[in-house]
Amino acid sequence: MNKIEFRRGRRCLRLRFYPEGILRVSYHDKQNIQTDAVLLEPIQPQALERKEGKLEEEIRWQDLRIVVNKKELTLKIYDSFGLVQDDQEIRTGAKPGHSRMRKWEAGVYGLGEKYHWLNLMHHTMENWNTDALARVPQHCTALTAMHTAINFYLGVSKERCVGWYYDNPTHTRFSFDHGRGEMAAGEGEMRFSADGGFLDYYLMAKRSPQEVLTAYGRLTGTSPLWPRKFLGLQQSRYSYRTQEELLAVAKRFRKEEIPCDVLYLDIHYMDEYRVFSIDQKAFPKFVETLQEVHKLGFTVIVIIDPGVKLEKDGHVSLPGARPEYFIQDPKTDKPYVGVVWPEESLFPDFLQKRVRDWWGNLHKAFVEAGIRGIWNDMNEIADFSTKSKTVPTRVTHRDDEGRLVTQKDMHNQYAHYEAKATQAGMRALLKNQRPFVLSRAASAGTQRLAAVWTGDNSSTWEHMEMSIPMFLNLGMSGFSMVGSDVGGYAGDPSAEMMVRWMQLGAFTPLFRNHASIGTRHQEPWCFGDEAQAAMKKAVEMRYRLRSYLYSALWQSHQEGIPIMRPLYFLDQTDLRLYDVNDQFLFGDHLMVCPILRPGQRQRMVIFPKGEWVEFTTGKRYTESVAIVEVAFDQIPVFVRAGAVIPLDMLSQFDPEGEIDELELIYFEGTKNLKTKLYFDDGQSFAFESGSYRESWIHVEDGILREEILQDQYSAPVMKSMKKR
Ligand code: NBV
Repeated sequence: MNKIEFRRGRRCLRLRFYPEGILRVSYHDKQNIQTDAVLLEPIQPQALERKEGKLEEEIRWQDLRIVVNKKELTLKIYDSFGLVQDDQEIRTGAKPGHSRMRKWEAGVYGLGEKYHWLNLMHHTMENWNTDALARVPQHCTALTAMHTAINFYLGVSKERCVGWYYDNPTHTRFSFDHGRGEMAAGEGEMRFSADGGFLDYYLMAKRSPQEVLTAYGRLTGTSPLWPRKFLGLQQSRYSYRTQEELLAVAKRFRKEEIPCDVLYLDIHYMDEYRVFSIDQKAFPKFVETLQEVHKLGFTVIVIIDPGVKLEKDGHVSLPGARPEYFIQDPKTDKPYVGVVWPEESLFPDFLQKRVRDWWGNLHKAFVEAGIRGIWNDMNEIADFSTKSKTVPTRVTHRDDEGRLVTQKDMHNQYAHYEAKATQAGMRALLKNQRPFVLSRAASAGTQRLAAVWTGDNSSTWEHMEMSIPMFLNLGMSGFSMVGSDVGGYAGDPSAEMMVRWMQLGAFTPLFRNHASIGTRHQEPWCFGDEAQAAMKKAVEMRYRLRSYLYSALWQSHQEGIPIMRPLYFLDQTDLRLYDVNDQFLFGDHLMVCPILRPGQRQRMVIFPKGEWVEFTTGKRYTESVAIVEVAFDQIPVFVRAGAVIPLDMLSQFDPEGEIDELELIYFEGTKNLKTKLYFDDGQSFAFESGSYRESWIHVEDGILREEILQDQYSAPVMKSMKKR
């Protein structure tokens, strides 16, 4: 018995029990429309108690008490602190929905990429993957749907945290104390509704957000351990148009001694935007150029869009392509023809495994040229030919059993299956090397396949500011490797904005400077000497923190905890921290407080409890709020007193597995805080079979102590420990 079932007329409620104390609630007895999110299988629950009443049945499992109203099939769910969920309405049928009272929550977070403040309360949001800039002139709060569809959120209060994941691939909506029409949620109410599929959700009731994210990570997967190199500065532009330009950018970084690891090739490297082709005029010596760029210590990422050019004669030029490999238009009984960069285009049907295998293998020539990173853009799917700017819902996919699945059910998962194809293909081709995949669109579970960035932002202070809560909510949705176009994609940043954005970018997991065609160049040397020196300083700080960052990535990979975290992670009882949008935690011990306005040389800092030390000045803070002075070339970063922070030796690019020395800084404090250290070769899968070194370090009575958890990789020499 691994499920409990209740029926009332045509309605069916199934309760199932999963590892990590996860409860699944489904209002159907069918096979769900395929989503690829959930990895776990239900278990046989231990020590389950059932008490039958006339109207209600009470079920006790672990800390949960579930009271089922047998007439309405609604639930009241309690944990050890009391009522967690009080169902108001359950809707099954064509438009499933759910509403529950959420009075205990002081904050609501998650739901993927949303142009919104950190706390999602008093807001209505949609999940329907959208090429945002195709819909509005600039990202803004009116745009409730963006590039990702992640139906997962958490409610947080002083004593508990609960996560809900709604496993539904269709267009979904959530409102918290807000909304109109069917989404009108009264005070203390949350509403969920979907355009199709079933009401089927997973509930994780825990104490802390850390525990909920770990459970959600087990349920849907965690971030890959990305190659260390990709944690360096990434420089991009739409586009570096010729091999000469690409090489010149690489050389200039080295000349200016600004560390950088990754360069991008945007769509102009292709021959008339044909995917997997090279423009021979612009890149006649593609492979040789890449070799030169690699010799300078860079790796190159190429963009791959899903739109495959339909040639004038009605064929596509990709080897092995067959008409049935593409999504189909029931109007014509032929592949659906949309319009993207290559003009008329077909879109691969990534739901089919044979298509994913075929597509994955098309990356072969890139891998042979030394490429390890792929950038998947336009995968909402963006389509210039329709008013909705995406392919129509009528088009069809086919699953591996041959069943037709309409775009209505697949739309939100298209990018996910594309990332699956790219990951698997690159992984097979690279053999023992780890690939890097960056995707614009995503759904629940994509965090185990790709990093994401927040699409086409603009060079405005507002967009820089809003990127922080966006990253934090992505992190609260399982996505740790996140970033936005540093300097802004559309528009032209001032020197000051560029400096401030690079300072912030240095503390975001994905650190990529990217800009649109037709905008001013945003490479760090394009803004004058003073700005360049300030940017170099910020990048160098990032590079010195690389091992710290890589260790935080390891924690994401292992435990599902994001690298960037909201402040309340440190103290759930401090309600002030629930709405802090302009500060964040970076790994276990750093708190970053960027400057987000022009001309600002001071800012307010809110401190979670305990003593904090400013990283560079060593100034100590015990107050709960302070105003700090900030120079043009500085970003305030505070360290928890008692922590040891490892610093890498400065290098122009990542030495990958060859980290010889580390410098340690001990920020003295009464509490001996532990710091995680993780090392491996930074690039292969050897860590999966145990070839890594993991430890905790801390200082006790002035002496550095190390607790080794795994010792299968050579440790860097820990150079003298400085005190601050
Ligand atoms: O490939 C060109 C751009 C790319 O630079 C950007 O980062 C993507 O978000 N791409 C969108 C298509 C252009 C849309 C205007």
